[in-house]
Amino acid sequence: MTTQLDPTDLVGMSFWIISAAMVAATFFFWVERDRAVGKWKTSLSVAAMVTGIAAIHYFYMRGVWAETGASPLVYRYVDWLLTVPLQIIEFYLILAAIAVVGAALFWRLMIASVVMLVAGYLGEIDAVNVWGAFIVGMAAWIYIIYEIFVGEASKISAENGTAASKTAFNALRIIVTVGWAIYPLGYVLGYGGAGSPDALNIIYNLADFVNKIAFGVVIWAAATSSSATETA
Ligand SMILES: *C/C=C(C)/C=C/C=C(C)/C=C/C1=C(C)CCCC1(C)C
Repeated sequence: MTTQLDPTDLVGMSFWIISAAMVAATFFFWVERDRAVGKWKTSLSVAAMVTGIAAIHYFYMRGVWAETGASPLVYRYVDWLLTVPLQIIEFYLILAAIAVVGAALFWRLMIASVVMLVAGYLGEIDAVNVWGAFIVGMAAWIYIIYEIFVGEASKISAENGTAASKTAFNALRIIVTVGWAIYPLGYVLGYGGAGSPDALNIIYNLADFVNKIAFGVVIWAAATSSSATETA
């Protein structure tokens, strides 16, 4: 058994590269926090927490993959269960900075994200029917999209937002719609037909890169923009 990376193992390399990217992103968001003003500082701290938590899980996931060739499911889902709620908190912080936001909205988004992940986990470990779990996960994700495009969250942003908060909110909802769509695609390619652990992991890894690092960059861009400085 070896923990060395096999030069022909593209999936293993993607674990390695993303580990490095997560560490670099964490450092960047942390240091750049100094340039942000007011409540935006907290948003950058949360962005750094997301990539920092992911970095630790990526170190271990790469090890599981390199040593066993199996999908590191448990580390993957523990990571998601910690980081997805933090990203929901990020949404909430952006809205709470511009308006008085009810706690019910926060809990609806939080519960939907947990339902989505628990369903995916149960499907992936084969505890329940893999496609039944997929449908439940999809329903929860679509509910989140509804909430941020037409529900209360979108109304709060449209009615009370500043230029910087609206830019951040709009970019985050594109990430939750387009960026998050990469995950169910990985699930389908991982479990549909012959099922491919390679496809599953490389697509999930790519998705994490987009949804954790680009997500943070969007927040960083808004937090350090001149409109954020003016309205803080
Ligand atoms: C940092 C990690 C993130 C942003 C993870 C997000 C994960 C998802 C959006 C997963 C979605 C899934 C479905 C929509 C259907 C069921 C299978 C899942 C769990 C892969």
